[in-house]
Amino acid sequence: MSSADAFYVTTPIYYVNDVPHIGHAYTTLACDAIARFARLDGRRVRFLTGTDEHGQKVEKAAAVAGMAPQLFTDQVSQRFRELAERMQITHDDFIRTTEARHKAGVQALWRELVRRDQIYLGTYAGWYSVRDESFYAESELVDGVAPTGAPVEWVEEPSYFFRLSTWQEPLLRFYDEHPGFILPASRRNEVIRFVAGGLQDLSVSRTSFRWGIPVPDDPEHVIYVWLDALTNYMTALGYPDVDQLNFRTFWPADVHVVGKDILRFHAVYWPAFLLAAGLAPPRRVFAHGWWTHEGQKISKSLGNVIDPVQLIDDYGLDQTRYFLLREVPFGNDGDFSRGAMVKRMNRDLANDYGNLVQRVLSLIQRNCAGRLPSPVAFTDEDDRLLGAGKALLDRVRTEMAAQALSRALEAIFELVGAANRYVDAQAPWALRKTDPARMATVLYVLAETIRRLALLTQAFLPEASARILDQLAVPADARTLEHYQADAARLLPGTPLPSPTGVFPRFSE
Ligand code: ME8
Repeated sequence: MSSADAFYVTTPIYYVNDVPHIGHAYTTLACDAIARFARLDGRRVRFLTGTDEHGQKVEKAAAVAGMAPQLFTDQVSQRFRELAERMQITHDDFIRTTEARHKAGVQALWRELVRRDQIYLGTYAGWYSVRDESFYAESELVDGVAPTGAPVEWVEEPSYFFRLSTWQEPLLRFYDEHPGFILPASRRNEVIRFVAGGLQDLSVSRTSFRWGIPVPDDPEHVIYVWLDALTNYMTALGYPDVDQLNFRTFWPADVHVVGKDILRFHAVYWPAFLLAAGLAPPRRVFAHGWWTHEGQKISKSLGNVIDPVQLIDDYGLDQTRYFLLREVPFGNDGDFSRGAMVKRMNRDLANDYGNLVQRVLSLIQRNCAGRLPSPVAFTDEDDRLLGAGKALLDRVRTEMAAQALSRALEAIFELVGAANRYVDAQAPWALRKTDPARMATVLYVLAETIRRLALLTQAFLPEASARILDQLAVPADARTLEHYQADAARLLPGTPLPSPTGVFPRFSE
């Protein structure tokens, strides 16, 4: 059992058949926001990402590139690592399935499944899609191709099978007993329908190519790439050494975040493998939606692939994070366009959040000799804004506990809106001559509200939030959520502030 304050979040491990694009960046950024929030909230976090390097798809891509698979995967995996760095991802580990620690763990899981009589030798005769790395039943094909649109080929070869069919009832029971296992709920229903429709034993080894982890004691077979890949979530914690501190602390994972395309592997096969091996399934699989580009599927052949590095270069890292995480409810599909991104950045970041911070900090600079003002008595309006600020934390916690990233941001930006309305209504600039004590109070209330906003936005807008907190002279050790509501952590009147500088640029529409 993992410890109570531990929190383990994972991205899928990405295929190294091709370089990373916006879809991969999206999942990783979402997990990064989830991990950052959990850390801010005092959890002991482990955040894993990595690359999936075996299988026919990668072997073919290496052949097309005219390279040996290992050399090819070394190069492409490096691109994913570099992207994570460029996005300032706070992962604790980056796993590659060609690493010795992983191979040993996968073989150990295989042996455990054999020991428990969960694997037997037979012959596979059926359809396979290399693009999806997936077996399909005849009945699943649509006009001769996979339901995903991927081409399929007929495969007939000796193969080991996993007794998936015997796990139908236990899986249905498991979904029933763990209603939060699959999110969003609509996806949960899809999975349950699929499992309730009946499960066939799953082919878990291949003999027609070599690029994979050999089956223990039968090296003619390589282990099916999905059994290999899924196990990364445990091998990165030291599996099969289940007594290892990391494994004991962080397994079962709190959430595997995946795209909806690979939900079945994570929500059906993975818990079945784990239950069959006597191990605890993850607590949750969250399946997010799919991005299109101006209404079209993103694909190399259409030439409309969005390079995340280009977006970051053009608009900034925080801006890219914000747009992707705010624009669509996490779980829904989204359509990307630069126009929508610019609009969203200008409206929410430059006009609303940025302007609030800029107005308040420059008023303090000009009218309070650059020091945090001393409040006098609070009015009802002041208490309302401060109270809304205080209450926001619980709401954001609740949304984040369900990985509702856009709803968390929506709640945060409601407070930005309320603070802007309060500035307009109180007009502190007009109070300088008439009622300086009231002006000081209003500016203090605003500064305190901005402090709380910036504490929360750290998970989503790390760079900008750090700059805002710097400009409010919030000490580095007072930036966790423990300091959110505590009276002792409130801004200290009289503290000198640096001169304010703008945080969010405006882009031409
Ligand atoms: O499936 N919109 O790797 P993969 C949103 N190796 N997300 C997208 C996307 C898009 N248009 N395109 C890709 C694999 N993604 C396996 C995973 S895990 C044990 C093994 C994201 O390189 C999304 O998270 O094909 C999707 O699930 C993942 O990239 C697929 O990455």
